[in-house]
Amino acid sequence: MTEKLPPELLADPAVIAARLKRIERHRARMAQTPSLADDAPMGSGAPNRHGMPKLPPGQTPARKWPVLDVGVHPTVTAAQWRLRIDGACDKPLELDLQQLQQLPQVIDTSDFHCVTTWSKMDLTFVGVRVSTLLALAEVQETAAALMCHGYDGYTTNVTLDEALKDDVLVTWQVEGKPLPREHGGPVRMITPQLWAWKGAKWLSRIEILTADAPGFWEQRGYSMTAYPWRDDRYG
Ligand SMILES: Nc1nc2c(c(=O)[nH]1)N[C@H]1C(S)=C(S)[C@@H](COP(=O)(O)O)O[C@H]1N2
Ligand SMILES: [Mo]
Repeated sequence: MTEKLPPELLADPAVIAARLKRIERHRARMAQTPSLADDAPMGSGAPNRHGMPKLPPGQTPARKWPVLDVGVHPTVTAAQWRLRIDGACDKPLELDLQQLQQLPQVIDTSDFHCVTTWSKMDLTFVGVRVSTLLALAEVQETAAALMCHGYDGYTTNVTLDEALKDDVLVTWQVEGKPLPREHGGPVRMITPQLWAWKGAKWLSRIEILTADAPGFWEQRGYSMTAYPWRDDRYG
């Protein structure tokens, strides 16, 4: 399984360098315009736009849905795809796509906010709530966060509180079609109330942690919490 490889082996260094520069520019801009930060208590409650301004501060709506990742698009066919759920749970499990599709499905329309300042509005996803999967795995009392792994070696952490929200899905269909490979198909995670980097594409493993720990971008200066409406982007 490629998921065991350290991300550094798989990621494109140019992509990473460009993103790190972006952090510096953001810090400079925030230093000049601190009022950009929104201290309203956004990023909690579902769905992701109830009672909130539609667009988080600093975002621009995108016409097409851009593709963003560390530069490796693994080929995982629907037949090959597996999701492992392990760590702080009593019933670790492995699912294939058919099994995922036999679990209770939800249809949810949400907005997709990328920290690089574009938002793709009104995407309708079909999939299984992460809360359903965690219940199946019998998550333990001590659980605090998830480390989500992709087949490309990518990792990202999501706190349990955020992961249990109703619109956090492991999704295999968007806009009525199978999730395209470039957007993480056959199966990815989405976190509509957090920046989109918290949703691992080509999802391979949900590791349940007893203490929050940084994933790929979080180790490189991205926010651990990632609340779009608080302009909580980096650091
Ligand atoms: N496996 C994996 N998941 C990933 C990434 C990645 O590089 N690898 N990039 C993240 C980032 S930074 C963003 S903004 C979103 C982009 O999703 P999209 O390409 O479908 O727009 O995926 C996130 N999930
Ligand atoms: Mo991103």
